[in-house]
Amino acid sequence: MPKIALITGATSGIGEACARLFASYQYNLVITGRRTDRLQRLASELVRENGVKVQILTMDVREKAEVQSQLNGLDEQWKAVDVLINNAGLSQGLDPIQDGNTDDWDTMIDTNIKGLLYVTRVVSNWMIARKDGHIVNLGSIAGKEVYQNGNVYCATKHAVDALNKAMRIDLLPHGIRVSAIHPGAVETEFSDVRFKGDTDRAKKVYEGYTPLTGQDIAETIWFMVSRPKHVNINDVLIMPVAQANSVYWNKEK
Ligand code: NDP
Ligand code: 8X3
Repeated sequence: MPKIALITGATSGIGEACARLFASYQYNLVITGRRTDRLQRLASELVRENGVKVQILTMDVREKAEVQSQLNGLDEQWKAVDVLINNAGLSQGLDPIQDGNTDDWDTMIDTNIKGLLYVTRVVSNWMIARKDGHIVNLGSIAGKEVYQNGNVYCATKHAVDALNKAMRIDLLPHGIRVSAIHPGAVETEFSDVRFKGDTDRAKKVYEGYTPLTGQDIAETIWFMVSRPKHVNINDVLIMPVAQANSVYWNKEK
């Protein structure tokens, strides 16, 4: 019986890399995001190249009713989710707290914290019913440390860190595995989104060193998920070699 992974935010970056890797390991996939065209393209490609089944769900994780109706509307066969990768997330802006754009704050809080909660609320119950499942939460180095102007993004990722620990406790009686991965800089669309399409500024984030790739993160998640059933990897902090932490870098000039 093929396993099923549900990956939020699979239209680019880390989520897309996870979808590609899990499909290559013959997982059937539920992939989500707001950009339907990208989901459709990716699904066709994964079906063609790997012979797996792929279900797409266009949903904005900030919209509670939409998340509930889209997930609950899935055919029963798709609710046997073995792995949930809570990946959808973003940063908006990089400003001191006193200058922060409050709409950006709402977007980050609603997506990174509340969106992750809405999805988990539904899918964890499917896992409980089957007494099996693994939830992998995308945290960040920003959830372990706070850096200048990172304020609200860092706070949302600290919340993910806390929720990861909380989920592990609450789901313990049900045998559900819960893990978090906390990456440093990964070159994806993350900085384009943070800087709202200012591609020059976004590119500079990854200059002068070798950043992580979505594939690096996907492979690590695969390692976490493919351990024997009695093993839970609670937490992984993964960085580019050139990045010691949020502050110290070894960049070429
Ligand atoms: P990308 O911008 O490449 O991908 C983000 C994904 O999240 C997209 O698929 C996007 O889909 C989805 N998403 C964003 N907002 C929403 C929403 N409201 N509803 C549904 N889906 C949404 O960035 P990354 O791949 O880098 O980011 C993935 C995760 O990794 C995030 O949680 C991020 O915080 C975290 N992370 C990233 C790091 C990095 O350096 N890149 C480092 C540490 C953690 P769509 O736009 O189609 O909705
Ligand atoms: C993304 C990494 O350092 O830009 O979570 O916050 S960082």
